[in-house]
Amino acid sequence: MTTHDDNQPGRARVADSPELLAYYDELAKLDAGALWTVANDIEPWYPQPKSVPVLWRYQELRPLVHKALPLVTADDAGRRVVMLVNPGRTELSAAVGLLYTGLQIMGPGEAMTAHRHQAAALRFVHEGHGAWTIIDGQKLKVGPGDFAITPNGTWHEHGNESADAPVIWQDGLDIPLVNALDAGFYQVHPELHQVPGKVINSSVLSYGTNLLPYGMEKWTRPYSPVFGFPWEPTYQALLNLAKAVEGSPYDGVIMEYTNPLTGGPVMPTMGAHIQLLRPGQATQAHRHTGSVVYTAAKGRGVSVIAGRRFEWQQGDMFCVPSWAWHEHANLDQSEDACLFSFNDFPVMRSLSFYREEAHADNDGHQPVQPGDQ
Ligand code: GTQ
Repeated sequence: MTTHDDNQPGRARVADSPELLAYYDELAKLDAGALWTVANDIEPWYPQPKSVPVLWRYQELRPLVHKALPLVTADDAGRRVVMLVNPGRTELSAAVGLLYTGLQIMGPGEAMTAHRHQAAALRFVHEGHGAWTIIDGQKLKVGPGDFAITPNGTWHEHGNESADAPVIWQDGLDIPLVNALDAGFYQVHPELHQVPGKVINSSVLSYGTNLLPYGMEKWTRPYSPVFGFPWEPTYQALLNLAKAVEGSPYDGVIMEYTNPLTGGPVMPTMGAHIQLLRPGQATQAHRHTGSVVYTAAKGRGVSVIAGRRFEWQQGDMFCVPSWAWHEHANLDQSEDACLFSFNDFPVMRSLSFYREEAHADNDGHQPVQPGDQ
């Protein structure tokens, strides 16, 4: 008997009988049920995500994202976004677990109206110059590789001030989580637009260099006072760290985008990382509770997720469901590769649900399913 055998004391193992089936019907009429008919499903031995590993290739999606530009106006769509939908999570519009992601396109000169909602959002810019977002009155300008947050409850509106090219950025939101907890609220801005403060990127200028500004009003909100994390200093930080440390056996040289006042994640429900794989580096497999959406920020590589092999290059996105084994490798022998990712770890940690495990066999690598990509 294996430890995960349901045919043992402590697990439900009641065989159906005509009497029992009649009894279940009687219970159902009263909106009740017998726990032992579902117990093993609702209390699995270990997480059983409905989400499956998926790779979304940027070069395949990009033409379809562009196609949306003339098809719908930003005004009518609210946000012009192509969502990434996990085949196991279609009813929740989730990319993995309780995380949503999508590619938003904004044409030259376009501007959206302002709204706010219970869901928190984050952005990672794929392409285009001239994107801006106003978050609670603070205007931020973002370009390729930049990461920005829109904490829950903050008014926000976006646009693209470029004269000639669209911007495509990736949105990450905790919408499925908020809905799973029946906590969703939404408001359109009464004036449709905010009046931005005069200083662009003021949070980056004030808090963005690991020095605490003196004489500012004490920041007491539950999210980072830095709303934008530009690519260049982020990449430089990775290169610097790579000089100082070997890094993680599972993730290479990895850093978390943090709230500088707490050292914790940028927002209460979603965290984000940037990681660097050295040329030719292959990491070992581990698994943890919590779901992750990855975006290849630089280079090309391969990730094995739950035994399936996914080759990626810059712009591609993929997901790791909770408790799935995963490992990454940089396929280039001379260039580094970088992965941006966001996750629901803050939720897992604050509920004491976070667990992590290293792969013990095969020198730390998973068996790969034959015939996969
Ligand atoms: O930018 O506010 O992709 O509310 C989905 C929902 C983006 C946003 C999305 C949203 C937004």
